This record gives sequence, structure tokens and C-alpha cells, in this order.
Amino acid sequence: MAKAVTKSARKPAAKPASKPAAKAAAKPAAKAAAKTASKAAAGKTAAKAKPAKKPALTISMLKPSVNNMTVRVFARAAGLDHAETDAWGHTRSPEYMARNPAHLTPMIEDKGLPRGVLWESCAIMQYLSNKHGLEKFYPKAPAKRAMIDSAMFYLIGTLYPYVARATYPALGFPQYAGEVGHSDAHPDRKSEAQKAAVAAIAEPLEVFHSFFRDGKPFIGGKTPSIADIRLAATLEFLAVIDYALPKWAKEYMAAMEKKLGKAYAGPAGDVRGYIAHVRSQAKA
Ligand SMILES: N[C@@H](CCC(=O)N[C@@H](CS)C(=O)NCC(=O)O)C(=O)O
Repeated sequence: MAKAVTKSARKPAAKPASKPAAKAAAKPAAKAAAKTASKAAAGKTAAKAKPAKKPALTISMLKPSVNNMTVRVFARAAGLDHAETDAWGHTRSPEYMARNPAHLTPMIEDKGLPRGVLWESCAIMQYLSNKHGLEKFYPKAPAKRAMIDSAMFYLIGTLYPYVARATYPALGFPQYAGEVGHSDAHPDRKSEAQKAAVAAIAEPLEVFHSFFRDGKPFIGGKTPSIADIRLAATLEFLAVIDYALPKWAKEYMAAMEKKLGKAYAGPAGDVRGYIAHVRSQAKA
């Protein structure tokens, strides 16, 4: 097991695996975006190319984080024109906290949001899917949508806390107040708590397999939904503790990467790069 890294080693080692996000979003945008574009084109003939505008959608993000990876993968896979801002070291600055008192990433800024910004990875994907009519990722039919929502809430409320307790010590991330890992308990107690969290992961993981996927390639069916992006990204962190993923989960993650291609591989590369960095530090 990798040891917790020191503060100074906590800089993201990952080289930005991706080109500027707006460029990386090479795939055609969602149908709705295409419709809007063709409407606009129909109204204006022979419009001269204008200098590229800054995309209206901005994502403040941290490269080593799977919460951030989720939204970064989604924005690319959906072909959304966007820009990314690296918030490393800035989330507690007065400027950031004036906009986002929760000091969290990912955070988007987008026109029309009542407070100008939005955080929480799943809420961001839901909002952008709704705004751009991305039914492929987030079905509109209430019953189908409810399953995607249920999977995401279950992940955030049950699976993720176990994953965090199991992996954050090895990742060198601070743990949450009130947890053994955050306290001044003896290292043996902290290690026990971490082991208990590792052991607890198997049950919710199996629920994603047997209940939410239910024999389908993805929770979303034949193609990945926003719940799949959230799940696959979360599982990336388990590599830092050499968690023995069940066969189905390994195949599922490979299928996600195959299906989403560079949209997945770019942001995943940043998380994997960070994990490789902390592991090399722990060995040194
Ligand atoms: N449930 C949130 C979790 C977000 C979160 O924990 N973000 C962390 C990075 S993994 C963060 O930005 N921390 C910076 C800080 O608290 O200053 C989500 O899914 O977006």
C-alpha cells in the first residue's frame, strides 16, 4: 500500500494530457447544439469568420481529482465548447470563495445560472444535459432518468465516501473532519479505519453491476450515461491502493474508455499521472 505523501509532493504530477479543452471537444456536439448552429447558419449567409470567442462555458478544475475528471470527460464526450481553468491552490482564495463559498471543484460558470456558477459534478452534468438536450447521456423519460439519478445519488452518498476513506490517505488528500483519518488517532487506528472502508467498497460496487447495469453494457444501456461517467471516473482512484477490481468492473472501465475515446483518456491520464506520481513518492 502506498504511504500518504507529504504536502510538498502533492502537486499534480500529471502533465496535462489534453489539448485545450475546447479543441479536444472535436466530436460533433449534441443534436441540439447542431440544430442551433444550422438555424443560425440558415439565417446568415456568407458570414465572415470572426476571431474565436472565449467559450461561454468555463470549468474550474483540479487535474488529479475524479470528481473533476467526471465533468471534464462529460464536457468532451458531449462536444461542448468550453474552456478549463486549473484551480490548483486557488479554491480557498477570497476571489474563488466569493463566487463559490463551498470552495469546491468542479465548478462551472455559465450564462443564465442564477448565481453565475454551479458546483457538484452530477448537478453540473444534469444541468448541461438539460440545457443542451443531451438525452443520450441523460434520458428524458422519467423512469429511465430516475435510474440514472438513483445511481448517481447512490454513488455520491454511499460508494464515494468509502472510496474517499480508502484512497485519500494514499493520495495525500485531506480527509473529512470527524473521521478517524482526520483525527490525531494512533496510526494503527487510522489504518484499521482505512481497511474497513476498503472492505466496504465491494457491496455498493456489486449493486452497480447487478442492479443498475442489470446485464446491459452500461447503466445507460448501450451507451454511457452521465451515471456511467461518474462511476468509471470514481473507480480510477482505486488504482492507488491496488484495489482488486472484479472482472466485470475492469471490463466495464475498458468499455467506457473504448466508447468515449480521447474524451475519457485525456482527463483519465491526468488522474493516472497523479496516482503514478504519489506511488513513486511513496516508494522513494
Ligand atoms: N461531491 C462533489 C465533491 C467535490 C470535491 O470534493 N472537490 C474537491 C476536489 S476532489 C475540491 O475541490 N476541494 C478543494 C477544496 O475544498 O478547497 C462533486 O462531486 O463535485
